[in-house]
Amino acid sequence: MAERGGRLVVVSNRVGPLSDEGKAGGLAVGLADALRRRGGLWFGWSGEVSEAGTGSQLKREEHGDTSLVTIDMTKDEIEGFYFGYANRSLWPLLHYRLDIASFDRASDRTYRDVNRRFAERLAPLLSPDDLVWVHDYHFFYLGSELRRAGFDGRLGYFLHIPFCPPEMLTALPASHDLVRAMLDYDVIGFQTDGDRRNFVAFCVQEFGAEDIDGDRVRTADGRIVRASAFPIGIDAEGFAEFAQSDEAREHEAMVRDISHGRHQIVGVDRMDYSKGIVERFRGFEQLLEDEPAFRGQVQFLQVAPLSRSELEAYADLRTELEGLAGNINGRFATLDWTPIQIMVNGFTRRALAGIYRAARVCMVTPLRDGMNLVAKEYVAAQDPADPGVLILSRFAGARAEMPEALIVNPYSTDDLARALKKALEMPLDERRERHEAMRARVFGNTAHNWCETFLAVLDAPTERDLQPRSW
Ligand code: GDG
Repeated sequence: MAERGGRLVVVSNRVGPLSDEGKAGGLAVGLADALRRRGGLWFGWSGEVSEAGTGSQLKREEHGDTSLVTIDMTKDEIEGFYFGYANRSLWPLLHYRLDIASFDRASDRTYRDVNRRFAERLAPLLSPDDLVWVHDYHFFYLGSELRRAGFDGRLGYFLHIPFCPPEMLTALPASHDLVRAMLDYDVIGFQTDGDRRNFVAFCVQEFGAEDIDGDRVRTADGRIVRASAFPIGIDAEGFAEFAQSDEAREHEAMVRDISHGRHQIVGVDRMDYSKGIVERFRGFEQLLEDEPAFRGQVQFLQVAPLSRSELEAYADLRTELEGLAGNINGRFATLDWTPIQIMVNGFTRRALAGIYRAARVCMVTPLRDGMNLVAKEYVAAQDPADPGVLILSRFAGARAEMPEALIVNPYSTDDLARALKKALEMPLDERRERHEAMRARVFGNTAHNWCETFLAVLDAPTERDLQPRSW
């Protein structure tokens, strides 16, 4: 059956940007692309706080066939929904950090209320043949609330972060409600097959559901829901072009200049405890300790723009990292060499592309990560004739598509130090060979393909089309 070609409606916490001013990440580029092609609507939070909150007037911006529609939140809504439930309960838990996840009834309630309010505000804007695609851990309940508000069309969901095993998820007081709400979507997308398996295992174990052919779930009441992996990609061509821009070249030259011919190692992450930055610093320190020959010969730059700094765990991380960098510098620095530098102010994407290109090694060492786009951006930005080496955690979703990286266990300081040594000493032929293989996959599975693959599945006829809706 041909694609029905319905209008695309994207829902995510933050909306846009639609135009490329050098700021947008791969995700925004991929979605903006699909919205432009099909025409559509992007719905989410305005980024503003007001007294009326989710009851505020809709804000609308029109860009050709695409509308950006947003609503405000109140201070309490943001506190309970965003900082509370999404980032104190769900983010750590889904990243396997049950030890720092906290749960409370009030933020659970606010999270559900905000999901319901978003659905109630969106529902009147929908037509039955719209394809609604909801994003990420902020909106687990939004689909089921849209159903309750009467929307009967296609509903898809994509989780950008990991889905932890049922043994962990069942610690969430509302885990049953949350997963049951997910089952109201027609298509549920995960970054990796491991995440999908954890989800299906929960459904089987807790609800007596059935796993069919590895990509669908039959619920106890006989409904069939599609659940598959759709690994996200980047706008690889666009990023490679960024790496050739004037701004990138300036930054590349600057990094080479300050490194005085030393090998540059780089890390680029939102400052988040899931990214394994502490472990990475320890690995670098271990290298300097074990291999005196590298002292004075390598330099580490960590770009770590601040993120969610209102939360204690994030503020603590900043203090810890700055302390650790200070200790390493105190221990090893010489008059003309500062081993490690951390920058908490972000760069433009073009500047970042230049920094990646100047780096002989990029360390991507999350303790758990849905995908990790930095790994892909680093590969896209390299000069194929003289590419750098990617060190990649076995716990990043990107690992599945990038086995030619130096795969490490970030919990092992020795492993990190060994990988750094190997990366710094790797001959050109081997660097080229590994890079070429990864580059082909980064350019083959782009943000654009990811979007189209998901939407084709969401748009395809399913068993539900043949049955009257009875749930
Ligand atoms: C979530 C999931 C999944 C970083 N510093 C600067 C900057 N960045 C950009 C990077 C990259 C993005 O931020 C980070 O993306 P990641 O994928 O690495 O991580 P999360 O932010 O945690 O994203 C993740 C992703 O969603 C997509 O599904 O891959 O697993 O956790 O694009 O370049 N950008 C600019 N300046 C900086 O200083 N402009």
